[in-house]
Amino acid sequence: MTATDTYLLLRAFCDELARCGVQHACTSPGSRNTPILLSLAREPRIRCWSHIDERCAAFFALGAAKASRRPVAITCTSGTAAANYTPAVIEAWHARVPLIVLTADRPPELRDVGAGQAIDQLKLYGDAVKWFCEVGVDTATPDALRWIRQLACRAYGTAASGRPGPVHLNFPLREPLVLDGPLPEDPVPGRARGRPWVQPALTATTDAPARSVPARGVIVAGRDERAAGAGEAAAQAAARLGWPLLADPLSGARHGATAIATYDLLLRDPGFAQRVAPDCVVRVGDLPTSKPLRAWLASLGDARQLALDPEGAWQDPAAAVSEVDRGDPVATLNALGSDDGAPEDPAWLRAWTEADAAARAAFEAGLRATAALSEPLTARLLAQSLPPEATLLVASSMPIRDAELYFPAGSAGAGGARILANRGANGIDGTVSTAYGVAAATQGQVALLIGDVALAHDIGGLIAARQLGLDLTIVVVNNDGGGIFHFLPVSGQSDAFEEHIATPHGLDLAKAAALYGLAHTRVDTAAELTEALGRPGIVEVRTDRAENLALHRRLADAALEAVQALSSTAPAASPAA
Ligand SMILES: Cc1ncc(C[n+]2csc(CCOP(=O)(O)OP(=O)(O)O)c2C)c(N)n1
Ligand SMILES: [Mg+2]
Repeated sequence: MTATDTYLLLRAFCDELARCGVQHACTSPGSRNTPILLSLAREPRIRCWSHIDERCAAFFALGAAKASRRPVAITCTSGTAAANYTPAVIEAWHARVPLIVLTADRPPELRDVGAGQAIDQLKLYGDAVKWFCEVGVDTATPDALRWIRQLACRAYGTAASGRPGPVHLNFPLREPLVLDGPLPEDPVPGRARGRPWVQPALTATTDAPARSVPARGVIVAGRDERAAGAGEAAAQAAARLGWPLLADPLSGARHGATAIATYDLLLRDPGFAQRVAPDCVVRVGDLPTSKPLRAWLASLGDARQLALDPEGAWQDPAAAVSEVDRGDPVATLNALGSDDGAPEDPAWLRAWTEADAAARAAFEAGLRATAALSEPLTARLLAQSLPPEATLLVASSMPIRDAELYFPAGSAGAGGARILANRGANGIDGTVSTAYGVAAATQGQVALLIGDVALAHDIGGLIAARQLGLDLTIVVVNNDGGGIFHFLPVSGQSDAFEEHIATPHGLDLAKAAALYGLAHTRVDTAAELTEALGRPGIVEVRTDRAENLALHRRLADAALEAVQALSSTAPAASPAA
């Protein structure tokens, strides 16, 4: 095996990745992965983004894959470099994001014999990848070249099809690792007209049979980053059927006349939750974060619950789903109620929309009662101010909860920014890098809503602004610690709460911004925030954790009171109940 063999094989491999549709790759420096890195960087159809930190690189790739809805390749050297990909690979597995992980390794004779930077990389990511392959790169015979072209297509197809996710290819590479002359022509050029060696079979669409559905139904829509159109189809089906639409902002479906943006709050009221028990639930996308919604779905007994689940994701921790449909969700949603016309029970929808209107009015009044820029108001203003072509990444912890509760209907999907989040494993890690990856692979403005602890966790990700020249508006809600923990029983453990759970750090974010060459703006009012949103850099909103807890409680109490005051929330008894 010579360097020429290695490079011939890897050039063919990268050629096939590009033919399949890979547009972005992330590289991290090292010696052992030089042949993979150079082959990717020399492939003109693939844009390579250079990263010092492999953990950031993998999260960046995750963001780029989410934004572009295509597999993204990543390559790093051997040893702990490859281990640093682990958190993002796990997130990609759970969130079903296609990644093609290309790790370099020592050849077999240098493993477990004291050679440097050699760890056991076989199946390094365990069950968090869809496929592991130990790639024996040897002599570049015509047979081997055909095989490696097929291998690239297989990696792409496996990552992108069915239940999408990461694949791991481990490449043992022998020295010499660089070429000392020009690379000859490929004796096995790819197929004619730029076709891949093997056309990857991606999702098959199916015709959906017409389904009759009852009048008292709801649609529950959650995170759905790939099935473009499912959110819109959910909103249209809800409007056609006169069903309330309980859509979290990640679904792209939270709009239209029947969208109930305050479901998290309404379903906290046991009386309301019981009155609006439906005869049928249609679920699309992941299960929303809201605990009251999850508890309500789990409490519905024998009500028909149909999950539209083309990727086999089994989003049903309470085992409440009674039917699973693996077909194209858009086709199924369009076919709902199409055989016997849309069912009608105006009182059913009115029970929901009146309660929603009352809750929203109470929220609005409560949010405007304080002059300071609160956490809920920051989330709401962000949703209202970003242009429709923008993309917003929302971090885990309170930002994602505030988005679910306070983003108004109409702010996601048609007419609103696209909303993304790392909700596969709910980590706070890698969020800055993910957002820069989104910025790399999308048109239009990209913004990030993030807490201070999550920002501190991935502070190194800010290097992308300077090194890769990418623009991102980072809205940091800085409450100096993990504000979410104030909502949990652990907040009462005063001996250890602040130091070990809330973890205040006192970081001066203006200095962090300066280190990475970013603009920093501290904003205190709604007008200042909306003004600052138009520019890249860090926009810091200072809040207080204890006050935030009190505000959330005040808003929820006022809204629940308004809902309970409604006398007309009870719909007519269901004939099917
Ligand atoms: C990698 C990882 N480590 C720890 C956690 C547990 N965790 C959840 S929320 C949180 C605090 C986040 O604080 P911040 O980003 O400031 O948001 P806030 O709660 O203040 O809104 C932590 C540590 C996690 N989800 N992921
Ligand atoms: Mg915080």
